[in-house]
Amino acid sequence: MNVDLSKHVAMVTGAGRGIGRGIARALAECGAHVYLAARSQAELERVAAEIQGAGGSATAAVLDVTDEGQIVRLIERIGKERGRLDVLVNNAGLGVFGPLAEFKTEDVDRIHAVNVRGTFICCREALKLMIPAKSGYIINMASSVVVGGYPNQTAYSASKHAVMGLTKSLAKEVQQHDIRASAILPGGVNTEMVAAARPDLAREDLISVEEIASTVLYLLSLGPTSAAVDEIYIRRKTSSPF
Ligand code: NJP
Repeated sequence: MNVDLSKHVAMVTGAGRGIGRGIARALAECGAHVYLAARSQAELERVAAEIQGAGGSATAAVLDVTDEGQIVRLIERIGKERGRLDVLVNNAGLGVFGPLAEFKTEDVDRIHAVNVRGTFICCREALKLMIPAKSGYIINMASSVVVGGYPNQTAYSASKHAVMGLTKSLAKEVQQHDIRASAILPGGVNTEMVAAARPDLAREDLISVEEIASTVLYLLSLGPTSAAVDEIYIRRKTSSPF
């Protein structure tokens, strides 16, 4: 999809691999400067090199979204270096899977810290650049677990419902500032995470990261139009419709 994002600045969390890497590459291909944020520096640098090798522009920025200070400092840095933040994709996510009866409390807390608290703080800090600019788009990665119930995913599912709730409220709060917030709800995507979550799924049946990246570009393409999309539920073609 061709969306002109030249002069745009984007930040993608969890951009070192999987879905985040695909989204970051797609944004850069459309002309955005992309801040790639995750904990593994080597992975971020590899993605930055891929983007730069393809003629795009990216900055590898080590970030643990469970560390509030790191989020504050990175978004301040983006403000100083670029003066704007047009797109925030809260994609960093942690999945720990297993039956609730045996699930450790510390794993509930770890999931919540990344998926919910991390997303919340990234949104809040991004708004410090977006509200004065009266522009911006926040896209939060939820999950198909918001649509249906899946065994062994209670803590993960609870966290993604929280991401949905956060996104719905946020979208209403920021509409007055011409800022949009949407959620993407993917089914099984071909990444490392899905191997742990759904070992029953055949790799060839999974959604590709490029297909998720296209949904991000689609949302961004609506900016100048009169339409807005709140959420995109994208499922595996072989799964049950509706
Ligand atoms: O996950 P994976 P996916 N601070 O494990 C980063 C959702 N989703 O691409 O920090 C900062 O390959 C981690 O980097 P690192 C899912 O819930 C997926 O599949 O270096 N970053 C890595 O870059 C998640 O929200 C499926 O370890 C942190 C990235 O996050 C998003 O899609 C289905 C971090 C995870 O890469 C991406 O998932 C669905 C931290 N504390 C929803 N902790 C699916 N794959 O099927 C982790 O419904 N990261």
